[in-house]
Amino acid sequence: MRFDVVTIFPRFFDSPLATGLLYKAREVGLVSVRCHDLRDWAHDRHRTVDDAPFGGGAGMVMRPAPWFEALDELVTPDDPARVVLLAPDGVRFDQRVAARLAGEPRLVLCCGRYEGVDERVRSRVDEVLSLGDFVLAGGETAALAVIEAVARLLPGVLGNAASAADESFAAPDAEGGLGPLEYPQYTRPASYRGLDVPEVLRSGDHGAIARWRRAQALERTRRLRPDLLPDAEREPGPGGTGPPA
Ligand code: JF5
Repeated sequence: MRFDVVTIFPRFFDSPLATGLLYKAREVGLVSVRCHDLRDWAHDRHRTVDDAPFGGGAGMVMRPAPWFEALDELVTPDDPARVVLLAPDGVRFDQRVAARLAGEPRLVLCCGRYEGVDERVRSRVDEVLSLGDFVLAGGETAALAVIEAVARLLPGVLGNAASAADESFAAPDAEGGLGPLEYPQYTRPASYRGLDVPEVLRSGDHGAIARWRRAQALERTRRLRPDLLPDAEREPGPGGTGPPA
């Protein structure tokens, strides 16, 4: 799968792309990431990409022309791509979106900066994605999260083919999926500073271990992320479930 990133900070991506899973995936040719400097599509010798907002107000807005011209050059009928803008007002990026994007052959990720991007740029992108309800200094951190979350879903990228399927971000289900909040994991030593590994995990009883893990995953999801559970599995809350009075 190919990623192109358009940013005013292309070097931002150097270290993460040269490290760990993304390094390996690129090395074996499963993933390619090209980072482009938006300023390459600026028109003046200062390589300006922003300007004051029409209507006044604080801060600067990214001008439309560099974005349109960058996308004209990067996305062509011969080399199409899904174009994504990262911005705080986008659709929430989650594991479902990651799985959907992993089915695309090519993504162009546009990293906004400053107080925003000229609204007309949105007409040129296929979707706007947000990591969540917080504001970053720029879309770069969000683009990197998207690249990593999507890349690790590609066949062959994880050493263990089972690992990605194992953790679909849904509640514990009938198909045996344990949900995102995994059961507690332990490794040696069996006792550390008076904290002991649960006996069942050392019992060798694989049926009992599977049941314990499932119960733990469900309990943790109930306690920490009840929003992920189907209504039927949710704890009846105060005044939450009864018929209307
Ligand atoms: C940005 C205009 C982009 O703050 C973000 C962001 C938060 N979640 N996902 C992305 O992006 C920076 C700010 C203003 C465009």
